Amino acid sequence: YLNGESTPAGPFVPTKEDYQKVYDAIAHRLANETDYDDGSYGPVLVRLAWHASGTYDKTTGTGGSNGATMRFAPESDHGANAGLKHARDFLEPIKAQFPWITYSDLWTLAGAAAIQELGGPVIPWRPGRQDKDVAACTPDGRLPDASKNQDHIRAIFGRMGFDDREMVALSGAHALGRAHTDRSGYEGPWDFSPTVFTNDYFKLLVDEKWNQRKWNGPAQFTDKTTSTLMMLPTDIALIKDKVFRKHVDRYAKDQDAFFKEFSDVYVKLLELGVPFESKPEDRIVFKASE
Ligand code: HIF
Repeated sequence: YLNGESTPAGPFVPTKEDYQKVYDAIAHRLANETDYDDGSYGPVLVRLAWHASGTYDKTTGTGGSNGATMRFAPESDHGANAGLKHARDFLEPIKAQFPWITYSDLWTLAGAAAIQELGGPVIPWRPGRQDKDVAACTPDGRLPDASKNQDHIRAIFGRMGFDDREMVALSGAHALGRAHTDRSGYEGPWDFSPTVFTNDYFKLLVDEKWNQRKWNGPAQFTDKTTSTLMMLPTDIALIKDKVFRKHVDRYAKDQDAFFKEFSDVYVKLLELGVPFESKPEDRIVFKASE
């Protein structure tokens, strides 16, 4: 029963408490495995959940987190997914401990857990995703290209069904983590606390002067004050575009508004294309660790 096996009484049906146990196991592993990157697997878990979900196409209803098809090549080999094996491997012991959870539920739950554990807002989450086989892999090119401008951002996130405000709110997740030359080719963190979820991404976009970095790598920006931070061309597009800029300014000034609006849009991201039988009010509000 504990391992999710069927019993004489019928198949194992996990409860909210069972999902909280999965959350707790992820939180525990996050706290223990600090010998990675800036000291946390949290950011790469957030990126895994997003890349699993962000393949969604509202017109065809294909892609999205339902399926966890990034387990398979060709999707695992798509350039945009470079480095996400670290996140998938991190979650294997959790999958072994709770074999009843699907990979697609596990990856999205882990994204929500990482945001909460790194000090971000509560991300209400619900189960219901089924894993699919290799035939359901999405074609390459559905995830964004960081070298592009605001038209590309609107095309990619518009295809998923997001509006301008939601695109900017989502972007605040770049408060977490960093770029790696051996993954995307870019290099550096967006802010000074890449393992803490804050609105610093927006503050820095507004307050810093961002210059093109002089190096042999792809075109990226660096802060005038310390030359240690990084913005991608798509990040800078948010302050070049007037409509995007309005929301950047608002989130830079108001962390509560950012947390609230980010939570709503991240919940929506993780649920794109999932044929839930449950209702939105059935979402689980996980208790973060102390
Ligand atoms: Fe990212 N993103 N992202 N991203 N992203 C990178 C890393 C992270 C884009 C490009 C990159 C979102 C949108 C976009 C995270 C989370 C989210 C990297 C560096 C690139 C190039 C990868 C590497 O080298 O390791 C583009 C072009 C986006 C559309 C504009 C989302 C909103 C911000 C949707 C989102 O949630 C996270 C977290 C990371 C850090 C990963 C790490 O390993 O530290």
